[in-house]
Amino acid sequence: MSDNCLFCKISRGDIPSRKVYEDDELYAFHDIHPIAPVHFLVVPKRHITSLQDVSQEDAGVLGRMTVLLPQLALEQGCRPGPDGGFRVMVNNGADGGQEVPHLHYHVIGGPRPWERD
Ligand code: DGP
Repeated sequence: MSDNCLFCKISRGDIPSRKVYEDDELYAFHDIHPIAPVHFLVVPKRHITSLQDVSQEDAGVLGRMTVLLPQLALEQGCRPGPDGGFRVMVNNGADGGQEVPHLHYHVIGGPRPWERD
């Protein structure tokens, strides 16, 4: 946990967010600037700055996150199967376009623009 980290504050409830999921180790919430009909972020509650800072002790929680992502994506409206799906994006460091220095997985999906009404 880091006192000055935005996503630490969000995951412990000090800053409000639109929660998608929470357990002891993980927190998921809607992105404040969605780029698709489904766009939420999943973070480990323990502060990890980026994938560049992951260690062996994080393997368990990141494995659980991988199992959780598709479940949450479907709950949030992504379609299952090869004709559906979703995108997972992880920006790392300045060269990776990371703006918030707390590891987060973007889950992005929903009907593609040309298929919307
Ligand atoms: P990245 O470039 O990968 O670090 O993306 C950071 C994302 O975090 C960006 O899509 C916008 C989102 N974001 C930034 N501040 C807040 C916030 O206060 N609340 C929420 N829900 N999302 C935020």
